[in-house]
Parts: sequence; C-alpha cells; structure tokens
Amino acid sequence: MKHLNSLSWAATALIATSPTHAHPPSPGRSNVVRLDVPDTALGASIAHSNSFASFSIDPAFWVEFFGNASNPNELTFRLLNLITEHGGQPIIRPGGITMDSMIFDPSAGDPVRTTSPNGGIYRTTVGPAYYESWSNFPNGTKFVSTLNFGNNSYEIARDMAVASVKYQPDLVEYFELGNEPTNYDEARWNDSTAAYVAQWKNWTSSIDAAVNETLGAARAAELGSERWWASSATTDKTGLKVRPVDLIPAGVDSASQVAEYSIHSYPFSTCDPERAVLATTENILNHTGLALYADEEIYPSARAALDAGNPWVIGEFNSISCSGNPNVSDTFAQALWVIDSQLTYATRNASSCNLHQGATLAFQSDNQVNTASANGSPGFSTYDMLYPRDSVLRGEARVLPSFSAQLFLAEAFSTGGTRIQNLTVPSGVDPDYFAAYAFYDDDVLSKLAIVNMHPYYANFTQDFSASIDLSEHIHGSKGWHGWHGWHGWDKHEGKHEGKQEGKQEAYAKRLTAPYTDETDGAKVTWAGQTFINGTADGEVQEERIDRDGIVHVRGSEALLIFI
Ligand SMILES: *[C@@H]1O[C@H](CO)[C@@H](O)[C@H](O)[C@H]1NC(C)=O
Ligand SMILES: *[C@@H]1O[C@H](CO)[C@@H](O)[C@H](O)[C@H]1NC(C)=O
Ligand SMILES: *[C@@H]1O[C@H](CO)[C@@H](O)[C@H](O)[C@H]1NC(C)=O
Ligand SMILES: *[C@@H]1O[C@H](CO)[C@@H](O)[C@H](O)[C@H]1NC(C)=O
Ligand SMILES: *[C@@H]1O[C@H](CO)[C@@H](O)[C@H](O)[C@H]1NC(C)=O
Ligand SMILES: *[C@@H]1O[C@H](CO)[C@@H](O)[C@H](O)[C@H]1NC(C)=O
Ligand SMILES: *[C@@H]1O[C@H](CO)[C@@H](O)[C@H](O)[C@H]1NC(C)=O
Ligand SMILES: *[C@@H]1O[C@H](CO)[C@@H](O)[C@H](O)[C@H]1NC(C)=O
Ligand SMILES: *[C@@H]1O[C@H](CO)[C@@H](O)[C@H](O)[C@H]1NC(C)=O
Ligand SMILES: *[C@@H]1O[C@H](CO)[C@@H](O)[C@H](O)[C@H]1NC(C)=O
Ligand SMILES: *[C@@H]1O[C@H](CO)[C@@H](O)[C@H](O)[C@H]1NC(C)=O
Ligand SMILES: CC(=O)N[C@H]1CO[C@H](CO)[C@@H](O)[C@@H]1O
Repeated sequence: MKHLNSLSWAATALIATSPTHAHPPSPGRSNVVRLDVPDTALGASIAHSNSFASFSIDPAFWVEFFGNASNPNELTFRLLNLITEHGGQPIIRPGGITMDSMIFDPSAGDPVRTTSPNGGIYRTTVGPAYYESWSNFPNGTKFVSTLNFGNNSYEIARDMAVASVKYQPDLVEYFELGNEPTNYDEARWNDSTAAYVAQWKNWTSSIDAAVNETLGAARAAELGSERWWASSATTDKTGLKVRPVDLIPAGVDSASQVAEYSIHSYPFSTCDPERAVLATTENILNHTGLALYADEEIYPSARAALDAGNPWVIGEFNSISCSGNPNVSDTFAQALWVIDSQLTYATRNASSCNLHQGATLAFQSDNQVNTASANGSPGFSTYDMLYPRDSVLRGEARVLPSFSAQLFLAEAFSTGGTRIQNLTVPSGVDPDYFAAYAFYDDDVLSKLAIVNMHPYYANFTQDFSASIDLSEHIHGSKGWHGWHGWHGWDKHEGKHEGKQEGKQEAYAKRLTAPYTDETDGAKVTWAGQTFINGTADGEVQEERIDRDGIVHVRGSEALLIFI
C-alpha cells in the first residue's frame, strides 16, 4: 500500500504542464477492492474481429476529412495508419444524413456540396474521383457503399451502387439504402412498415442485379446474396417503425439479402435546448445510464437480429447528436465515453460500432447548439476525433483528446476472435462511473479493461482512484519491485528484463490526461505516448504490475491489462 497511486501520479505529473498543478493534490485513501474475473469465456460475447471499432463519416465532408485521390489529407491518414499499426482494421461507412442527397455524376470529380448561405446542404455531387480516393485507405479497409434513398429516385440509388463497384470492385463489402428513414417525410410511407419494406425490397433486388452485372459472376458470387445493411434507424420515437425489431417480422429479409442489421445510437443530443442541458460530462460518463440506453433502446433490435441468425452493428453512433457539445465531447471525457460505449456494445454482441465523424448540418435542426462556420463552410463536429482542416469555427486542424480511445480499442481487439464480457462491479467503487471487462482468446483470459469514468477536475481534493486487486487472476512481477513513482518511468526495459527471467507477467497500458475536461490532445497519453500531429511522440510505457497484483486507476483513466 505504500506505493498507492504512484503509477497514476507519475503519469499525471509527467504530462501536467500547468504551473499551478506541478504537484498534484494528495490522493484520497482508497480501499483495495477485489475484481472477480471468470477464468473461461462462458457467457461471454461472440468473437469480435479487429474491425469492431469502425467509422462512419458524413460523405458531404469527404474532401475535408480525406482529401482526394492525389492529395490525401495527411493528418487523417496518419491517424488511420496509427490505428492499423496498433492492430485495428476499421470499416469505413461514408454515411449519414448527407448520403440521402448525394448524386453520382460520371462527369463530376471530387465530392462537391451545393449549399445554402448558412451551410445547409441540398446536395453532394460525386464523380469517379470520389470512389478512386478510397484507394488511399490502409490495406484491407472495407467500405459500405451507401445509397441515396431520401431523394426517392431509383436511378440515383442504382447509379451510386454501380459506380462504387465499377471503380472499387474489391473494396465494397456492404450496401446500405438510405440513412435514418425514420426522419423522412412522413407522407412517403404514411408510417407503414410494410410500405417501407416493399419499396426497400423492390429497389435492393433490382440494384443487386445491376451490381452483379457490373461485377461479373465471380466477384458477385464472392460478395454473395447477403450484402445489405438493413434498417439504419435511430432510437427516436417516430411514427414510422423500422428498427430491426420492426423490420424483421415484416419480412425484410425474405429474399436473404441482409448481411447485417444496423441501428444508430446517440444517447444524448444538442439538437434542441431541452436535450442540450442533459448533454453534460457527468451524464455521458455515467455507465449506468449508457447501459440502460443500450438495454432499452438498442438491445431489443439486437436480440431480434441475433434470433434471426444475422449479425447486427451500431451502423452510426456518437455521444451527442447534432455535432456534440463544446466543452464536453471535445474533451478527454469523450475518449472514456468512446471506450465504454464500444465495450458496452461488444458485450451485447454488436459486430462493429461505426463512430460518426462530420460537421454541423444546418438543416438538421433550427434550434441546435452548433452551427456551420460563419461563411457557411463546415463547422466540424465537436465529437470528431480530429478537426481535419483549419476552420473559422474550430481553429487549427488538430487531433482531439478522443483519438487516443481508438488506439486503446485497436489493441484491445487486435488479435481477432476476441470474446468479451463485463465484470460485476465490486463494492467500494461507484457503479455509475466504473466498468470492467474481461477479454478471452481461445477461451483463455487474455486482457482486462478497467474504465474509471469518475469525473476528476483541477479543483477536486480527491482523485477517485480505484485500487483493484487482481492477484487471483494475474501474475504480478514476482521478484521485481514494480514501479517506484518517478524513477520507474525511466525503466521501460524493465519488462524485458522480467521476461528474460522467464516469469509470466501481466502488464498494463494506461490512457490518461491531467483532468476529465482536458481539451488539448497533446496532454492525453496512451501508454505514455502522445499523438498530437498524427505521429507517436515518446516511448511506449508498459507498466509492470506489482507482485501484490494491485492496479490503481484514477478517476478519468482507463487501463488495458495484457495477460
Ligand atoms: C486534389 O486536390 C488538390 C488540392 O485541393 C487539387 O489541387 C487537385 O486538383 C485535386 N485533384 C483532383 C484529381 O481533383
Ligand atoms: C498493401 O498491399 C499491397 C499488395 O499486397 C502491397 O504491395 C503494399 O505494399 C501494401 N501497402 C502497405 C502500406 O502495407
Ligand atoms: C398517405 O396519406 C395521404 C393522406 O391520406 C395520401 O394522400 C397519400 O397518397 C398517402 N401516401 C401513400 C404512399 O400511401
Ligand atoms: C419494383 O416496382 C416497380 C414499380 O411498381 C415494378 O415495375 C418492378 O417490377 C418492381 N421490381 C421488382 C424487382 O420487384
Ligand atoms: C447476385 O449475385 C449473387 C451471388 O451470385 C446471387 O446470390 C444473387 O441472387 C444475385 N442477385 C440478383 C438479383 O441477380
Ligand atoms: C447515473 O444514471 C442513472 C440512470 O439514469 C441515475 O439513476 C443516476 O443517478 C446517475 N448517477 C449520477 C452520479 O448522476
Ligand atoms: C453486462 O452485460 C450484460 C449483457 O451481457 C447486460 O445485460 C448488463 O446490463 C451489463 N451490465 C452492466 C452493468 O453494464
Ligand atoms: C468552453 O470553455 C472555455 C474555457 O472554460 C470557455 O471560455 C468557453 O466559453 C466554453 N465554450 C462553450 C461553448 O461553452
Ligand atoms: C452473445 O452471444 C453469445 C454467443 O452466442 C451468447 O452466449 C450470449 O448470450 C449473447 N449475449 C447477449 C447479451 O446477447
Ligand atoms: C470544479 O471544476 C468543474 C469543471 O471546471 C466545475 O464544473 C465545478 O463547478 C468546479 N467546482 C467548484 C467547487 O468550483
Ligand atoms: C510531429 O511532431 C514531432 C514532434 O514535434 C516532430 O518531430 C515530427 O516531425 C512531426 N511529424 C510530422 C509528420 O509533422
Ligand atoms: C432533395 C433532392 O436532392 N432532390 C433532388 C432529387 O433528384 C432530382 C433529380 O436529380 C433533383 O432535381 C432534386 O433536386
């Protein structure tokens, strides 16, 4: 106990630059709590691939985020390459509200927006160059070919599908017809699930034929008949009921076209003032609330998909709809939210979670918190993991604190085939702000994730550190003395010395920032490294676990333990 919190304090102190906090306040005395970890994967989730943590990006802002075929946005691609270097393989869904006013024109080039003066988007026109730019993504990246259903023109949807497989026959993995049909003009189907399903099936079957013809028999057979994402609904209460739980009984998959059911998850919103007051740091970090939302709003559809024998995905999600909440979703709190949300859905058997990136959509709501930039150019969403370009509203292009969550998740799922389950919250920690997960590879415990989401601010006199006793489950560094605060950080090679002695050792990587509300990505560290300009800065710090098997996780920190 004498080194209580030495790990986290060293980490905090090393990266703290504020002169008033050169010495952190004394840690509150926390009792050691025991975490029960099942030794086998009995009751754990399905096996997850290293594409579990994936992305969705509103295609109107494609050029801002990704550049074009010959001039890729280097910052964005450095981040994507970091994710793959850490073991991830995100799927890209160029989807969102703007896919429903997108048009393919064979004579056009890079994506171009047609907008109102305040940045409202009437249309996004793309040519072959848009699809060609997909080649810039890391090797192995798969795409969802997203089609405009909102425009209610079969030709527009078909032409996009055909263009995607003409220019990128090998990269298209799925098709998706329409985004959030629950938000379309009500008169389109007059709230009839059957009318929606009839049109969806009519179009998708004709599009399948056109795509098959373009691809040729061999590649079409590889893609198979089950190639569609279906539903793409939100959890909003709407007249038109087309969540998976509604669509499946209505026979949407009677022709075996559905690959995965997609549902969108936004537990908070700044689309109107009433909901904006709830979009706080304290609320987005409340695991009890997140689990409740997942169980009540999402899980019934997930269960329906699984019972029908299909995978399901969080096709689009983020913390706070209508582009986030400034000073909440652009802080380190968002990193913790991303990790806990993805693990929450991983335990509930989602096959991927596509974190949404984009910019404010002026037509989405006329009383939302966010706006476009003053000149109508993009006002990047505050939940994005980066601001991909300089902008009037958000300032310099930069990496935001939440990016580091992607590296945590990439490493957590890197092996492929990982099963996961949540662990019973031990008494002695606040269940609203604490979650722990066990990972299994081949039925053997391989990792633990401990997420202490308790808010921790500069003015706090205690740090809400949780001290977790894992001695029954992991081998600490027997014969080693572990870290001793300041000095330990200079001895990264210690772990390798331990290995030379032939001792089986667990080690931990820590995600931390000085405080929950940190907005400077340069002060966020993952295993001791920062990634502010898209390149790793600093040495990787793998913390050996003391022989007593106790780990310390400060309020607003997450630990990934490798066993
Ligand atoms: C790609 O973008 C660059 C920079 O904006 C531009 O100069 C170039 O013309 C574009 N290339 C194509 C093929 O559109
Ligand atoms: C991607 O794959 C191609 C073909 O297998 C290979 O030539 C290329 O070097 C790979 N690129 C990277 C960045 O790994
Ligand atoms: C929806 O209802 C309106 C009003 O009753 C009617 O005019 C319209 O034709 C209906 N649309 C469909 C697709 O049934
Ligand atoms: C789709 O609907 C149109 C118009 O009602 C009809 O002509 C066409 O045959 C239908 N296609 C399929 C594949 O059902
Ligand atoms: C498209 O090709 C797949 C794979 O060969 C096949 O299963 C499916 O029935 C085809 N669909 C149409 C409409 O031709
Ligand atoms: C967390 O959320 C739950 C469920 O909404 C609520 O009952 C609880 O009071 C919240 N806890 C805190 C600390 O706000
Ligand atoms: C743990 O996961 C199960 C699903 O496996 C879920 O029903 C339960 O609510 C989760 N508990 C918490 C606290 O998230
Ligand atoms: C965010 O916080 C900063 C610093 O406390 C403050 O100056 C700014 O007004 C806040 N922005 C918003 C939109 O609340
Ligand atoms: C997830 O899938 C596994 C394996 O099929 C199953 O045992 C478990 O009950 C499922 N959990 C949930 C929450 O659906
Ligand atoms: C402590 O800081 C937080 C975050 O800036 C703030 O919300 C809170 O009001 C502060 N508390 C006190 C007692 O000043
Ligand atoms: C990123 O920043 C580091 C440290 O400031 C610098 O050494 C490196 O050259 C930068 N890399 C790029 C690609 O800008
Ligand atoms: C809302 C929208 O984008 N409508 C368009 C649908 O497509 C037709 C034909 O290209 C356009 O005229 C509409 O403006």
